[in-house]
Parts: sequence; C-alpha cells; structure tokens
Amino acid sequence: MHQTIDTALGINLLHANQAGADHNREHFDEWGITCLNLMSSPGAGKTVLLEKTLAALQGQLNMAVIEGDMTTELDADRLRQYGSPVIAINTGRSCHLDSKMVAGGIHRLQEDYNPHQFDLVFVENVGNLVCPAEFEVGEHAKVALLSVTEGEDKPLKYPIMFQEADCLLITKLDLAPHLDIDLALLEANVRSMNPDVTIIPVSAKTGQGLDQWFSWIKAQLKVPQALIG
Ligand SMILES: Nc1nc2c(ncn2[C@@H]2O[C@H](COP(=O)(O)OP(=O)(O)OP(=O)(O)O)[C@@H](O)[C@H]2O)c(=O)[nH]1
Ligand SMILES: [Mg+2]
Repeated sequence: MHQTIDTALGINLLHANQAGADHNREHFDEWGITCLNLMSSPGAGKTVLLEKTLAALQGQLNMAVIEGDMTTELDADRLRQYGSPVIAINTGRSCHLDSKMVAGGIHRLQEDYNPHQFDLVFVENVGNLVCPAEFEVGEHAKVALLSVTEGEDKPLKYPIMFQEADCLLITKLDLAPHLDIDLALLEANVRSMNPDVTIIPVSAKTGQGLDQWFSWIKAQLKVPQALIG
C-alpha cells in the first residue's frame, strides 16, 4: 500500500518538475541560450572543469553559471573569479536541483542582465550520482562526470545517470597511472548503458582532452559560433 502511494507521489513530483523544466527550456530557447547540466558524484571535478572552461572560452562565448550546492557558496565564489555571472542556489536538504530552483536562478539572470546576451548557461548540480539524473531542469544536454578514482562498476550500479547522459567525461585522467582502473572496461560499462553517448576522457590538471570538450560544447550551441560576434 505504502509503495503505491509513494509511487503515485513520485510520479506527480516528477510530472510537476518536468512541466517546470519545459518552461525553463522555453525561456532558454527564446533567448538563444544553450543550457548544459553538469552532474556527478561529489568531488568528481565539476567545478574545476568549469573553472578551466570559463577561463578558456572567455572572449569566445558569453557564459553564465547556475551553481547548485546544499549550503555554501564555496563553488560559486571560485567561479566568480572568471568574470561570468554566477547565480548561487542553496538547495537546503535537497540532494539535487529541481526545475523550480533553476527557474529562480533564471529569473535572477533576467533581472540583473539582458538574457539575450548569453550563449551558454552551465548548471552545476549538487554532487550526487542518483537524484540529479531524474530531475530535469530545462537543460538541452546532460553532462555526466565520472572520475577514474570511482571505479569501473559505477555505470552498472548507478545506471540512470549514465543512461540519461548526452556526454560522459571521464575525469582526473592524470591519476589513472596511479590506480588499478581498467579504462577500457569503464568505457564498455558506460556503453552497455548508453551506446551512443559521447565519451571524453579529460584531465583538468594537465589539460588533456579539454579541447575535445570545448569542441563538444560549441557543437551544442543554438546560434552557430560563426554568427557570434
Ligand atoms: N588530479 C586531479 N585532481 C582533480 C582534477 N579535477 C579535479 N580535481 C580535484 O578533485 C577535487 C574535487 O574537485 P571539484 O571540482 O571541487 O569537484 P566537484 O565535482 O565540483 O565537487 P562537488 O561540487 O563538491 O560535488 C579537488 O581537490 C580538485 O583539485 C583533475 O583533473 N586531476
Ligand atoms: Mg563543485
């Protein structure tokens, strides 16, 4: 009995969230913005990757970040050094951003800036390999990060994140020689969940793979880069 109620509640919750996500996406589409939702377990390297990305693409693209964290603005403060607007959202007891929280971030962007100026909005989700994958926020693509320190089995144990991802970044590649990680097996496990996902191994520390990541980002833009003045 409880299970039935829980399931019905869960379906209603996800349904309401989806309606909000569709509404957020309509705003992004109206403004010509591409929104990318970055998700991973805690510490896989989302913020460091965003730091490298903001630094590298500054001057080429007009970017903003909606930064989700349960309590602090530590990540938001790190990212503010790169000149792009960073909207911090504290989720409190929630282990993921939902579409309503991101709508709040969008409204703050709208109030403080001309939203038409942005090409790209990154959402950094709360570090969690489960719930963020189930709650769309209005993104155009989902980017999952999995660091080499987490183990080859994670795509099998936490399938939804890997099934939903449009792009999978294998992070901290510089650490691989110090570990027993089997990268071929890791990739095979990802492919068994999602045969078509783009897989990009990267190291934010050495810069390996970052050019491929930047090319993937540019291929997602709503306005082709050649037209961005
Ligand atoms: N060796 C190495 N360390 C990295 C790399 N990328 C990130 N790190 C380290 O991993 C730790 C976590 O990085 P963050 O970018 O804060 O991870 P995050 O996913 O944003 O973490 P949460 O927001 O807490 O979920 C930091 O100590 C980083 O310096 C990398 O490419 N190589
Ligand atoms: Mg972070």
